Amino acid sequence: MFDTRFDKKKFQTEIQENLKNLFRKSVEDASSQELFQAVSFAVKEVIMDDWMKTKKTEKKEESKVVVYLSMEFLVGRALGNNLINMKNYKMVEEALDELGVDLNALEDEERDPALGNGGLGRLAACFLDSLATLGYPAYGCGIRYRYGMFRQKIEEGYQKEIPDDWLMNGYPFELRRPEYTQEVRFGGNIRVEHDEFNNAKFIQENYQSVNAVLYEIPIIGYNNHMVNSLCVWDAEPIVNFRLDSFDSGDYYKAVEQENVARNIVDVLYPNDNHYAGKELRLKQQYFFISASLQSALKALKERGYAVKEMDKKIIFQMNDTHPTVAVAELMRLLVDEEGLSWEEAWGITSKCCAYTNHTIMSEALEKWPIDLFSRLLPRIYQIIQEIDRRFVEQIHQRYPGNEEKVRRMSILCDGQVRMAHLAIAAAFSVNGVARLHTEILKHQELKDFYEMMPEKFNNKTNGVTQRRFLLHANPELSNWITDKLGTEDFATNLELLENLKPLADNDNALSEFMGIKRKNKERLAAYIKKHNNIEVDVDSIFDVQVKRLHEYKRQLLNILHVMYVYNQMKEHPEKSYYKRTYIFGAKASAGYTRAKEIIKLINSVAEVVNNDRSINGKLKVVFIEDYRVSNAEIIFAAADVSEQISTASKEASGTGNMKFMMNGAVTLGTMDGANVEIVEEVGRENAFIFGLSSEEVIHFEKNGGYNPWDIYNQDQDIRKVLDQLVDGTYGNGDKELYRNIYDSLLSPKDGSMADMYFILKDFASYRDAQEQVDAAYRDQKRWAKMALLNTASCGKFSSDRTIEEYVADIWHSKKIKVGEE
Ligand code: NTF
Repeated sequence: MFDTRFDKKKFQTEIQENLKNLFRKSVEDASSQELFQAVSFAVKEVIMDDWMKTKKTEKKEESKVVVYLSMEFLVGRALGNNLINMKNYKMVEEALDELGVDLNALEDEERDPALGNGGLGRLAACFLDSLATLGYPAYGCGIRYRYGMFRQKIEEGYQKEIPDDWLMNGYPFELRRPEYTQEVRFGGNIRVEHDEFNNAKFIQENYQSVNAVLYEIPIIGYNNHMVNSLCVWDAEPIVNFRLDSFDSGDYYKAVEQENVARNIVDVLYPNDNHYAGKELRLKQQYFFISASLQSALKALKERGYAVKEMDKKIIFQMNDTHPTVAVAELMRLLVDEEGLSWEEAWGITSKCCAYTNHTIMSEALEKWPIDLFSRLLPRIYQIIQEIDRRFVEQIHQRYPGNEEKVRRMSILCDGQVRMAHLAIAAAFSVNGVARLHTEILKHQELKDFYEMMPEKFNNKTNGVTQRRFLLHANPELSNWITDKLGTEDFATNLELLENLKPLADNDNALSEFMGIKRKNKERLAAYIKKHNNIEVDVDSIFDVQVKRLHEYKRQLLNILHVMYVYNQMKEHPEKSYYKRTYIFGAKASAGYTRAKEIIKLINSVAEVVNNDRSINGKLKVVFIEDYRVSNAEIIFAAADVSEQISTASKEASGTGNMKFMMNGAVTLGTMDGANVEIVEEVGRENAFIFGLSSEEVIHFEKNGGYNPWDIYNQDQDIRKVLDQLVDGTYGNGDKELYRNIYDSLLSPKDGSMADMYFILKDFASYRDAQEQVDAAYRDQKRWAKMALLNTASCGKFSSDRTIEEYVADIWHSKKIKVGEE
């Protein structure tokens, strides 16, 4: 079962050697952090051999490589996951045990590399795991942010952001590769020169430049010796800071350069589904794109290929619009640096670039002001002008005289560069991330583009990796599945879980399944006790909503419903409610006021409800601080109910929904994003579906909304909950604390649509669905069946399936086998 090349004795010696060389310590006197470092370096040592072999095989096989361009890779902790994928978790656990060290405790020493916000970044990480596991040569390209996603503290119910200095102790798995350093240029002006044949040459002058320095992080395939690379770029000044400078002017210039360079990669913007339009963000985008493309082009040539063969050897998948400046940068490299004609370069670019859309939220659309854009990237801007000119010409040809079309579709418009339009004009493939989302793109948001270029559009429903979210997050359940199926093959073939379906009629299996859920609930309860000092009842229903805080995700609907239930318990003590623990986890973007108010409201409700002894602990509300990949793993495994309650049409896919399902939680959700497909797989009877459909939502939106006062006036229970927002019940007497939330639901002061996210409109049907949850859980056997069938039906939602679809329809790359030689 163990990988034979992983020798236990040798491994133990290696750890001791590392402790000695790194810290001048032995196992007995080393701290947990030092042990974590020593163990990680010992694991890396084993990875290195496979990594070298992978690169060799990749070259030998002349592979086409997938380059996944993304501003975010939310990889999560590496140590445990690497050991799982190397199939050495148990062996290392034993080896450490013999040394008197607990592997679990060491895993907790690792800081989450939080190089992403939420779904988009975590999807990129799942994709890398699947690519390596399936044997496809691939590179993730991104930024080595010095500070990742902020750490969240809750003080007096309010979110506080703490800088995430994740590199504080060093990151043992990364590898610095200074030999791949690339220069990236910003600003200045473009001088045009003509050669003897009157060909124009474009020369950038008076620019500022920065060195992009590569760090590689190994991405380990499951049980196949494949190791791909996540390439993240750090920024360094080109003029090295020189203390021997005689000229004090130079001295200050050098210091200045140093700062200009460093601050490019200082911090990840903490916005999810929201575009802030900051110049530094555009700098970050061009910085990592230019470095990645230059380096890809060099690698291509080094491998002996002609630039014109590029589309046979490389595919650039652009993760949302954030990396779409790649289109213009590739044109620049091919035309200005490689001397290709525009047509040749366009032919290559449009065959190499593919684009994934992850949202229809209009506030997430990137539109850069032309003055900012052209000042920072003068040559890139010229190229975009030419792309736009030609694209507009095409639109004219197709729709003569239709200026309205041109206005709607052009890349440059109203003083802005529309990045999504640039991506669609250039890419040969445009995909959405769940069936419903892709349909909305085709028929609503990107209707004009779909009409003109239908062949580009396709769907790739998201998936998640079962290696992290089942094998690592839920070892109890994984072992049970292995036992029941008589194989571990579901680790790479999730569809096998289907064979668990007959167990839904086996009482023994059902009680074992729920026994495992109970153990996982105990594990989460211990986490909550330790971090929140709240006692939760493991016999209560664990009803969980964890995801970024966003109005469209409707955490507000959830907490308003909790307020309603609490009122009912007080007003009707005779009514029976099944014990419930409502668990929240969510970070709000630092500048998103409304989202922060909702966090405060959740914590205020928790404060009141958890301390009211009259309800006998039947209702608890827990807000888990600093929701991130590492505690997510504990949370998914312990959930009974998975809250996926976004306003229909707004959540492109969701991926948390899949992680819950895999771990046997039942979805309580709207017909939105991938929920639609989850319900299709598991059956409507094994989920709780409520609320407006996406068609209904879109219809209301087109007609200016609805009147929430009708609901306020007709439903006294809802009215009471709303009134409590402004009567001080949850504000410690402060009636103004939640006034903005109240106004947003009933009469927004900024003239926007009242109840934009249809919270009150969906309230009654959400309440009904919650009552059905209560009833279903009382019948323990029925619930066990539903839960088990969710796990058994999650096969489709492995990112392995998603990646195979990308390969078949878009990338057309080939698997390699990393040899034993
Ligand atoms: C997110 N988009 C969507 O909001 C999620 O529904 C989806 O599951 C993930 O992408 C992954 O596809 C974004 O984060 C962004 F940036 F596009 F707004």
